[in-house]
Amino acid sequence: MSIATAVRQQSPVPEGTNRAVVSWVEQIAAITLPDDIVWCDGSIAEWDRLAHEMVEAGTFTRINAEHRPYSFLARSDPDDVARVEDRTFICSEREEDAGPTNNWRAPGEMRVTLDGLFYGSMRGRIMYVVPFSMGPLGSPLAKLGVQITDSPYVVASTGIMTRMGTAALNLIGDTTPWVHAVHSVGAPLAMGEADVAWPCNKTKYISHFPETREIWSYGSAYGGNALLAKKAFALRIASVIARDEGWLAEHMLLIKVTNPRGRVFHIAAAFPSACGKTNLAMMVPTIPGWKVETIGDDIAWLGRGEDGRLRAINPEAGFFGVAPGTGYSTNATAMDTIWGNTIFTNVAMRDDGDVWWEGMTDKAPDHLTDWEGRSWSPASGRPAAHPNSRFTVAARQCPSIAGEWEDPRGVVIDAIIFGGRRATNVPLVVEARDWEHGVYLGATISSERTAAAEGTIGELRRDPFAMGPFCGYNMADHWAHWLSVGAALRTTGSVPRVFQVNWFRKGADGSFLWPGFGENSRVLEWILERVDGKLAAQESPLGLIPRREDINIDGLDVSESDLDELFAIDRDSWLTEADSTERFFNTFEGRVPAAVTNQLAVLREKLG
Ligand code: OXD
Ligand code: MN
Repeated sequence: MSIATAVRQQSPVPEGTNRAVVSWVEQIAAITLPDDIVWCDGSIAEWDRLAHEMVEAGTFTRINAEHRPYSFLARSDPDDVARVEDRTFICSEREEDAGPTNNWRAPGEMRVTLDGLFYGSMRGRIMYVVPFSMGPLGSPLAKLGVQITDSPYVVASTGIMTRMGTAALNLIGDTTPWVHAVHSVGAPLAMGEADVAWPCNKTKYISHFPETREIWSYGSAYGGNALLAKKAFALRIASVIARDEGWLAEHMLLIKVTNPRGRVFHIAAAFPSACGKTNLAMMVPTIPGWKVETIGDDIAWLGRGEDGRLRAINPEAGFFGVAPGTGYSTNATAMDTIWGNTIFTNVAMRDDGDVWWEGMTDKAPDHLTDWEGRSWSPASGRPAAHPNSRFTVAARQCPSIAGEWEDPRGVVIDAIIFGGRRATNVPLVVEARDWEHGVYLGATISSERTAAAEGTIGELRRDPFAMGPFCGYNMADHWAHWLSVGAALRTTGSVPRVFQVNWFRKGADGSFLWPGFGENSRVLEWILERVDGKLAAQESPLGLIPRREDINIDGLDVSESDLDELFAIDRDSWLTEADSTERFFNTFEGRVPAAVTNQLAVLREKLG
């Protein structure tokens, strides 16, 4: 097979490639006008070649292999360091299908804009064709995609984060659905023009077309803006596919927990970005006899299995974790995962050629090269690593990875947890009265605004289901969809229990009341003893809460009065919060399901 465009073909189209994929690649090449096209096979030799080329180009710097074998540091453009939510668009046919939590653009209008931007956008560059599977290859729960990109950094990262290459491409047949993802850094090179280490464009568009299952991303090479398999596909587009097919694509970690009696449970837990999902996914329990193993740290796809139970897979194959704050005292498992074969982005480099970031060790080295390549010392007065600097590493390197993390049928979910970062009001743990109440708890996930985010300090920043930036359709319809998934599970009598947790409540003196990290195993213990039918609970206006004696604080520096504060329910603050929730629900203009608004009425009634 050959491709009839002006490009010089560098690697042949793999034998047996589906015609629809080939003609789509031809069509995109005819718009973007790359110099070459490379079909990625996902082999180690290919990764090696890309890494070598990126070292030559200055995109990658080798980490000293004596410290961290086969690892690389990438320094991004200082203006391309995070997901750009205000440049992220859902281009559904109808505006109300995007809903008030998304930026909407009419698909026709967006296509005109994108046509202009993508025309010739890959001139002077290689266009890579990157086929991948989200979920274990061939799993009934997995989905396929192909990303076209002109960024070798994106190819190498996708090779770690997904099952990428020929095996995925071979699964695409004439009737197989696959997600079309087009990505360009938006930095064409004129003949003879020298490249920069991190090409990108000030103009950025991260556009999703839910009806046609397409993603078009322009201008950025960073994280979720560019690794389209992750947030763009596995959450935004997948959430729409899941709505249409009766399953759930969620911003959730997945863990396997074994109790001292040897019973195994699986938990799916949703927390907003930067609330410690990776830490919980890799937690080492402090209480004897309990074991936590990792299945996923960011995304879960959940659906009703043939046995009628809710089952989940981690669609990803790697971790794209935030580096700062990760150290042996906070997440030793993550530190042991990134021993080698890791891409680091925007971290600092030590003089001995290893990496460093704030929180990796208690004391900063005396001298570093910071994430922008400048000389740094503790007196510099600025962070050495960018606060959103990352490690990209294969999940199979994680010492706590569960044996069944790639089970194609997924694992049975026993409990669902929703968490936010709340200094006030929300207790350490609450159990939902039923699935509908659980959906309400998910819908009301929020965090107080801090000085780091725009807006009034203390005001609630809503992040329903931790999917605020990631739901590809109207958020209120997402809640309705959760209700219908619960109703389907109820027909077989196996509805998982739902809980809300808050590790971040503060006392009157402003300090955290709960130690967090491995001590959160004590909360998991209460949750799973409830699931196992071993403990009674207390009614409260917010749901079921532990009897004080059932929270295991043996050996912990948490006083009885701290515990009281962790579970205190202040009627007036909760009535104020209920008003704020009502205002939030009103932004959906009548679309919030009655089963959810009823929960608000029940809350007010119970508060009395
Ligand atoms: C992430 C995020 O990168 O949620 O996982 O922002
Ligand atoms: Mn995330």
